[in-house]
Amino acid sequence: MATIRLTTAQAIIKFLKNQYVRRDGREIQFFAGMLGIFGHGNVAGVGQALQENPDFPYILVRNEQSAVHMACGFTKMKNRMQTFACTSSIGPGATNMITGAALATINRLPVLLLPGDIFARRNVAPVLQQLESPYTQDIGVNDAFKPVSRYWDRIYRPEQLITSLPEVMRVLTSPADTGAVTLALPQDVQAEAYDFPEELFAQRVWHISRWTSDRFLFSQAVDAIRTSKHPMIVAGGGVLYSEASQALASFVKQTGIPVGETQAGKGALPYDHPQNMGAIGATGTSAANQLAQDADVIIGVGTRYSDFTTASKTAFQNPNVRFININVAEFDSFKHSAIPLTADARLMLEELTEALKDFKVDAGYQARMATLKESWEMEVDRLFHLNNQPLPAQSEVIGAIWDSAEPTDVLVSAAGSHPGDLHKLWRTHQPNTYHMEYGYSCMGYEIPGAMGVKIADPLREVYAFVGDGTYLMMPSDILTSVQEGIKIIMVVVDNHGFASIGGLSQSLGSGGFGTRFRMRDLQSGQLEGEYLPVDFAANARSLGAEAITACSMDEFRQALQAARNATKTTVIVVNADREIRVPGYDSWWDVAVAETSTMDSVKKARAEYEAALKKERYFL
Ligand SMILES: Cc1ncc(C[n+]2csc(CCOP(=O)(O)OP(=O)(O)O)c2C)c(N)n1
Ligand SMILES: [Mg+2]
Repeated sequence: MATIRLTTAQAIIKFLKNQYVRRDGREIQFFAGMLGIFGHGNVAGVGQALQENPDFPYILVRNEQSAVHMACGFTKMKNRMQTFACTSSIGPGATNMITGAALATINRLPVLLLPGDIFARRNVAPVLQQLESPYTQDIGVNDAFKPVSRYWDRIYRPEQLITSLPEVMRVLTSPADTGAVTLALPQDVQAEAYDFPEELFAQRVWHISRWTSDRFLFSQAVDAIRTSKHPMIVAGGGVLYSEASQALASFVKQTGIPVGETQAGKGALPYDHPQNMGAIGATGTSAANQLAQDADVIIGVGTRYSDFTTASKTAFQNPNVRFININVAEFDSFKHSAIPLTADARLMLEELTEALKDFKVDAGYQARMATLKESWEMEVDRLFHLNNQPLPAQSEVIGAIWDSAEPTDVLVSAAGSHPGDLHKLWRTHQPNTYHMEYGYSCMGYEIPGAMGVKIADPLREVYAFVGDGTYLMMPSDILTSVQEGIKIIMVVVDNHGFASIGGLSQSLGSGGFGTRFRMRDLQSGQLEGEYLPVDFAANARSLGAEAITACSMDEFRQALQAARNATKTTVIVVNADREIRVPGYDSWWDVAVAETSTMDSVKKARAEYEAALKKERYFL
């Protein structure tokens, strides 16, 4: 057997460089490179191997969490056909990636994490940053990656790579099982050499399968749709990952079935498609939510039915409602006691189109859809042009961004009041242009996530919609965007704190306690003083970005144009009225209210809460 002598770290890089994926006859190199930060736990191992492999790009970021977010933004934009690996030192560098790992796993996004680990040899323990355990030597902080990883291994001996790396690839490239994959790399093992079989480094192509469903279940699903009166589709992220938009458009054109889109599925159909009712669920449109209430068959395509999608199990009120779930993951296809079509979305939609040639929803249902859609579009126009004074409403800010964007440009966001507003209002022309991280809804995703999208497609403008709360949590990778020439347009909406959680707190009787960015008032002891003096533009400039403060909607529109013309990351800061919100439409979200309190406002909220709870359903 021919062998090649490499360190563990060198072997990993050589292996990663040679992995490819294939789908629909297209072959792509799976890893675009490595993101991360060096410390003593990886500098002489993975760091040295990267230096020796300049054809495997390495990007130095400012926070390990950002590295994982960037990889997630990138792979989502690539429909999971390509990703990055992330390297960190041991201890805090490693644990900084745990939030990113959870985000990747929840959103079903493939990322490879290579946290450094403590000496396998152990004689020098405890090393700097080591968590010691009095009851075992076989535990460390990297064990905390286990619940947030789809595959986890620790490499104590170089030759373990020979059996571990193929497992890493199996999981990363599995449409059903993918998520964060963690290989913990003890720092001494990273530098240790071994005679690896050369075959390990041969080019490998991982075929990404499209598989069809069980025939009996398929015929049951066809019958259920054929005998339904008011069927409705819930289009999730799986539609995009499967590249099934065309198949979905053909299916709904033929059958007349309306579609509601989840956060991950938004853009599955163009917004002006007659059957696209827009966002569904707690952050849904009046059109989608009213249809969902009465629908007798829900066809979930590539959705995990989060509580936002089901409006905490209140969205579907027809007593006889049944579910058909098309999903590559059995785990999801069985949800809500559905007829499970455990299969690829595109294949299934094509097969259903063929099998339901003679089916169309009745004229009354089609007319209802048309009326609901028309009034929803009027509502969006109203919210885009509120002309609120003196400060604009956030919906006007969204309208102006939408006006400035080309149909192919990408909007990225994650947490705050804007995910709900954008889910309802953003008018998506095509797939992969609305990029909301709403599985983990993680503040701090927006900037590195947008950078990952831009790396995936440098020809498009990428907008990161960022709240002032998010900005203050993780602005540091603006500098990385400057370092790498990854231009994004950031819109920072300054509303002096958490409009989202503040509004939620108000609606639950707590008046926005602890959600405003104000000085502590010495009299009351509360955060009720002057607004905190944050100069976001100066802060962004200090990190190398262009920055514009817009004081009116006219200035904001001009700033958007300037940002589009700019060659480097541009941050636009705009103040918006925290209290002028986009309303909810025929929907609800379960956030438990205190059962007992001395506050009348909380008692009142609790009574309303108990009434609302009654609409929650089991689907058995
Ligand atoms: C990392 C993280 N911490 C906390 C939260 C809970 N959370 C959700 S939205 C939000 C406030 C966001 O504030 P900002 O970015 O200013 O947006 P706004 O609510 O004002 O629109 C918080 C704290 C979260 N989603 N992520
Ligand atoms: Mg805010």
